[in-house]
Amino acid sequence: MLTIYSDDHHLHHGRCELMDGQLMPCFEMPSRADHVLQRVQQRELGPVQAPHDFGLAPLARIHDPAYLEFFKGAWARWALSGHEGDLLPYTWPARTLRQVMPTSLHGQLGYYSFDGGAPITAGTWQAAYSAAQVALTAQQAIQNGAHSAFALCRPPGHHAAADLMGGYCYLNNAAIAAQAFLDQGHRKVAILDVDYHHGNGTQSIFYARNDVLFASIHGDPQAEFPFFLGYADERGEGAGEGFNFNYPLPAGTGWARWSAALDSACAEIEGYGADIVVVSLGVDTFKDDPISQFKLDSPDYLAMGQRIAQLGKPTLFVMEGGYAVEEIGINAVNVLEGFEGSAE
Ligand code: Q9C
Ligand code: ZN
Repeated sequence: MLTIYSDDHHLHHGRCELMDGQLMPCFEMPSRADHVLQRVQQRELGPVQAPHDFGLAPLARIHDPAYLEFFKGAWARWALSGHEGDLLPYTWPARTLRQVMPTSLHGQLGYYSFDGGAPITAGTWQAAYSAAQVALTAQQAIQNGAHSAFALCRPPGHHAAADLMGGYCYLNNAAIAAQAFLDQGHRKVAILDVDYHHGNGTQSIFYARNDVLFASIHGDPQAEFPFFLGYADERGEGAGEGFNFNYPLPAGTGWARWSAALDSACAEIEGYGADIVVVSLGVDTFKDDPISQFKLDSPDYLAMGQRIAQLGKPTLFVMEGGYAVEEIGINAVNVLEGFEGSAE
């Protein structure tokens, strides 16, 4: 399987996040992608190639142009005012407040974010931009006939909505790739999100559409981030009604229960008749993940890849979360090897 990877992800290295009332080093760190790349090479999964540059246009098919403009320029505004630490939001336009666009940097940052988990550093825009190009380059390989490809994206993307960053995410790499498939002639794309957290950004982007089916298996938002989306009764709206599927699962969920949800999601994808499957591949479902509560073990990821391969569709894997840094490579590449061992 072809892997697309860019070293640019090193340009994004947030310092701190708030966790249990304390400032902790960011869990979403550069060594994550380094470990995955190392494992891809060690297992000889296939060639590793750098991304092409498709420019801003395919990003603007998903994201609000004003959001892209803000994100691109935010660090320069912050640095101009003499700051060196990470740029982090602290006020959001919640229920009783107005959805207005202030002129100040912090006002605009609050408008364009939903949590304090997405720090902007000097290199964040370039890293996120390159991650989107990584997804688009892997997408192009499938468009040109490959049965599968792996976009080793960092930072991740599935929490990012059309005009919101949060949850370590800035640009929705999987959504950008899914839209590129549609723009290049495909009619139906299914996004299967196996990250531990609900893919709220991806769901919101496609919620009213029937050309992208979204299915997500995740920690129950009653108890887990992102808390405010990902419930089972969210089925889509308007033309998109019946094309959104959430499988919230309780803390402690292991392979038996998780794989039953995967079977259900796969049945929906089959019934839909997708041309293409995009997998938002988070491996923070691992038993030793430091911020998650599921109990999948490393061999389970082989079985996950095998089950996804049974769909028999061209499949784009897009890296999302996974914070047990020592095992992230093993677990992510196990999914890809399980897929390859079973693909026709
Ligand atoms: N610092 C992804 O897996 N957790 N994002 C906040 C307090 C946010 C996870 C906990 C988790 C975001 C791509
Ligand atoms: Zn996650």
